[in-house]
Amino acid sequence: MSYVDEVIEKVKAKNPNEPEFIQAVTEVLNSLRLVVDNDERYQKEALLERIVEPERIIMFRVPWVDDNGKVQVNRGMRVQFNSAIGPYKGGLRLHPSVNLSIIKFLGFEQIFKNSLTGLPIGGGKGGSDFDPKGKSDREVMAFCQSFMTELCKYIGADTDVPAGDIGTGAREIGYMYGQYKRIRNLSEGVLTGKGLSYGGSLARTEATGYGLVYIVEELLKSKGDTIVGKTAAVSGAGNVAIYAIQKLEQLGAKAVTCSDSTGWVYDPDGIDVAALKEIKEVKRARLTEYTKYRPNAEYHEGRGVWNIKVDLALPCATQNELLIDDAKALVANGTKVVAEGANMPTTLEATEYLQENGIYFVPGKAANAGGVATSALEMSQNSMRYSWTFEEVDAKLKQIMVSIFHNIDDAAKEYGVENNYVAGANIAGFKKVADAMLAHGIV
Ligand code: NDP
Ligand code: 2IT
Repeated sequence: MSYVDEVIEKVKAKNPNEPEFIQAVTEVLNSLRLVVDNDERYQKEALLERIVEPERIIMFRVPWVDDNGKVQVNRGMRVQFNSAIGPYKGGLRLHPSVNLSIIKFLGFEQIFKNSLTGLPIGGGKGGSDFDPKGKSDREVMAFCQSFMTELCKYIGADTDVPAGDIGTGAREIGYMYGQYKRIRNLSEGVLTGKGLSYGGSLARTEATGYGLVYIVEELLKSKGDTIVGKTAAVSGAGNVAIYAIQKLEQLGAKAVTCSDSTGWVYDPDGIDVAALKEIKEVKRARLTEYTKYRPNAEYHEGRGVWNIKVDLALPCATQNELLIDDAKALVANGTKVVAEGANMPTTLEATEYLQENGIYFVPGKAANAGGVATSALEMSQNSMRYSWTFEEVDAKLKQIMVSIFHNIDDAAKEYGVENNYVAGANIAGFKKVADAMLAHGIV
């Protein structure tokens, strides 16, 4: 049995109840065969066995009192996965589906994503099964304060720097930052995605969605094509989706769909970003409201955005939302590019089908790295006690996305798998982390 197969089997045996984690590990390790099979140091130093084992997992009780005076208890966690190249860095997910498998898959992906940004950040992820939906501001504050009361013992600007993810936006980061500062008596860049009045970076809100579109633009350019005039199907209606849709419009392309967990919208004239922001960022309402703003658009219950004929498909909601039948529909409709704004939105089976049928597929760890890259720029600004203008941050973000594209493209070519950006991203992301781990000895 090859070294890679041996480690995949060990991960399955050791983590039988963690399907998402096993999925993420399988995808990454499979494409590392090209690298580890030709270099015996990796096996000798048990590099793969070490990289699939989190350095530390913290799991804790989060009690809080709801508006009816009832005590609620959630489970909080932080997976400090790998600090070989810098402090743990990654978001906090607040969603009822959160469990250890999901946070471990996200933390594992984050290691390679953060490496690809070229900036000195390790991989981590955390969250809770708390559901912010339908909660009052006071309830959200009570949860965030209780969550941070425990988490603050384990994080810090040079240790571990959490940020937003599903369910965690500016409001939640604000409450968590306030509690951290109060308990630790430190004004430091311990969280990113902060408000602009207390250390946040301009363009962090937009960064993931903008970065996604920048990398697609660069990919098309490298193929002698252009993003101008392209149509796109986008899923999700949160932070990533909204700013991807906005950047598409700014660059002369057009998103015609978006979705949330109840339904999806088809707007042939192009999704109205102002309406979407009003519904999701201001009212925190459902997409059913969209047709009030745009009577010509269609709203449908359930899922369906991948059946629309478009040039680009950008899944920006959650894991495993683009399945094999969706991949078949995209291929049948002549879609050119699938780029993942979300983390692992495409199943392994669907990914393979897309790649085998000539669709350019850009995995999340490259395509959505603009968010965490800009978080690292926020950390730099906090350390310098300085802030860059929107244009400065946006220019750096764009340059990072362009260089990520060429980095993964070059890695794929070097290993003889041209256009396989899954392999390119995994190899390029892995090599830097592995080099650092080898240099550090057996730790
Ligand atoms: P938000 O909470 O802002 O938005 C999430 C969107 O996806 C909402 O429209 C939500 O619908 C939908 N969604 C979430 N879970 C489900 C589900 N189980 N089924 C169907 N729809 C769902 O999160 P973000 O936009 O920040 O994150 C979206 C994705 O992008 C995630 O995979 C995240 O890990 C990834 N990502 C985020 C980054 C960031 O900077 N924010 C950076 C890199 C990646 P509803 O409101 O109905 O729940
Ligand atoms: O998945 C991700 O990269 C994020 N949610 C952003 C992490 C960060 O630290 O900005």
